[in-house]
Amino acid sequence: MISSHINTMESTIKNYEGVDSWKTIILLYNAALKEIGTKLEILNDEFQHVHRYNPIEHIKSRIKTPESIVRKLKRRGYDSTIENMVKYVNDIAGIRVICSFTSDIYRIADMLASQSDIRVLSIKDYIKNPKESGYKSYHMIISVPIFLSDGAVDTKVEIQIRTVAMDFWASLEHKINYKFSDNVPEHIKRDLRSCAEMVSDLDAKMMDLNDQVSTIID
Ligand code: 0O2
Repeated sequence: MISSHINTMESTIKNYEGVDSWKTIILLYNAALKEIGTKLEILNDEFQHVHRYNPIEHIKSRIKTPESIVRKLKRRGYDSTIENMVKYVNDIAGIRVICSFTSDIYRIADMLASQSDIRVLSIKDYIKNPKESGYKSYHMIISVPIFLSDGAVDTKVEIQIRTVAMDFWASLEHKINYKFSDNVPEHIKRDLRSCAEMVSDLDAKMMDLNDQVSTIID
């Protein structure tokens, strides 16, 4: 009989002893990305249908590489075990949602958070509280039940929601950090912070312009 109980990933790994547990968790994380991706597409379609407007520009998803998972565990002082990976690395399944306007970010986040099968585990609002570097984005760690043959497993996904401009900035900053192996010269850091301010100004002006136009059309 199929259990109606929702299992944790930790207990699922134990149940699957003998089967390749790495493959089992990757299957779960992939399934969770599909679930969240579909939910986002449905919300976007509904918005188009009702308001003739798409809040989502595009969606990117990825499974973190084994090297990056091991690096994160090491950095935090944990052994590289499957149990630690599932427990301490929250962004193995990651989905990035790129929106046109800042207001869309909060709209999408609220609509997802209010769905009955989604549990919000944590929120980091780097838009209201940008990082020292200038990084802005809205991060949610959520869990969603994945239904397998003998029951459901609560599976974690990190959702990053940001505007096109914030994404442009974050991609360049990520590339710069990589090029300088995280030892970025002070003058480049300064330029990045100044670009981050321009991004915020641009986002605010574009949203204002859009609001003005919407009032005229509606
Ligand atoms: P990668 O290579 O992108 O996967 P937590 O997940 O909450 O346990 P963490 O990882 O410190 O702890 O959370 P946080 O701050 O929400 O960051 C998660 C991810 O956000 C990072 O993943 C980056 O993708 C992105 N991010 C966070 N800060 C910055 C930043 O200053 N600049 C850029 N460009 N991206 C950032 P990873 O694992 O660090 O890297």
